[in-house]
Amino acid sequence: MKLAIVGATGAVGHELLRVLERSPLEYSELQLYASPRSAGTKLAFRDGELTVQAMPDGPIPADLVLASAGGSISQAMAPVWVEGGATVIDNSSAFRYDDQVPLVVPEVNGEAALKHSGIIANPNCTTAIAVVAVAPIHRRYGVRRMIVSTYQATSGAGQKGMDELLEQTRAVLGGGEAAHSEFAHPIPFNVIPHIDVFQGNGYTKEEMKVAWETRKILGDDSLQISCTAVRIPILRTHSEAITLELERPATPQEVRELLSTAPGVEVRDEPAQKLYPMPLTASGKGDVEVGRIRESLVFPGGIDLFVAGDQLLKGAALNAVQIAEYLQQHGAVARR
Ligand code: A2P
Ligand code: 11C
Repeated sequence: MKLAIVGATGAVGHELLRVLERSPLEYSELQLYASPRSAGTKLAFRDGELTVQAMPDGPIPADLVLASAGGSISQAMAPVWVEGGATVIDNSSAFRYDDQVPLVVPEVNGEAALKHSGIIANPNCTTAIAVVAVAPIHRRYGVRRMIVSTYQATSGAGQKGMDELLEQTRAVLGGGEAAHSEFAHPIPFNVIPHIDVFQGNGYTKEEMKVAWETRKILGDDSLQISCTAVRIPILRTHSEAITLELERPATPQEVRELLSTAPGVEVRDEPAQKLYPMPLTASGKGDVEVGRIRESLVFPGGIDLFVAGDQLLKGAALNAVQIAEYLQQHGAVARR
């Protein structure tokens, strides 16, 4: 199998290389693509270096393409790559709501990936991190309503978002003014309840993605979901406070036990020891930290919890590579 990464020089691209270094995925060749600006750039991989090429205008000579160069590039080019014989795992939102395109978190709905017609969508990072924790609860207790408030890292806006946080924080500490270009307002020492564009219903697109994508991944259109998505001045882990109304009542201890064996989850829930999910401990981890598990004071038998997951890993690069591994294990990289 020949493997390619499009967007190799970006924040997710960097993590894709790190995840691939540890992955059992088998491939004979790895090609890296980015914009013409990056052609010739050398990126470290295993014990050596790989050279970045300018993304071609036409097909990519690979069997599997991991695409992470933004929605407009995926929208325009993924069908061309598929036409040329490649299967595409797309990190953008371009195809997520297409009925023909599976939207996959392998530990939740991996089998959906096997029915692909060339493109498989990787979910929004906020969604991926939430469903790893919520799916096992949904299966056992039936989630009826889900209310999410997010605390999202600047990595969600790519390398430029992380750079802006560092540069502007230095500027403010030096007595200067914080300019901003990646976010709607200056991000240092601020929180911004505005991620992506506002929709007609007063919610942002990021907030609606959590609702649309969670329903699709869990295969349950009846699930009622409301989200408030907020950008905070940290580098790379998204945290989320989640309230669940359940069809069958659960106790916090039952949920703790259920999640302690759930794939992709690390239960970190000993408040007396000051152990709970935090970006400080979740960054760099493949598993999503889950804690603060307690009975809802609003929905009897319902559950409140807090999750923290590395946006660049489970929220993006790791999930994409896990989809690739799943396809290879099931002999389903090529379309059937
Ligand atoms: P480049 O570094 O050459 O601009 P991030 O999300 O961290 O900003 O990363 C975006 C990724 O998408 C980078 O690898 C970037 O490459 C790549 N990219 C941006 N524009 C294009 C383009 N027109 N063609 C191919 N890759 C692109
Ligand atoms: C953010 N969640 O934190 C966004 C980034 O739909 O893939 C990812 C957007 C997406 O800004």
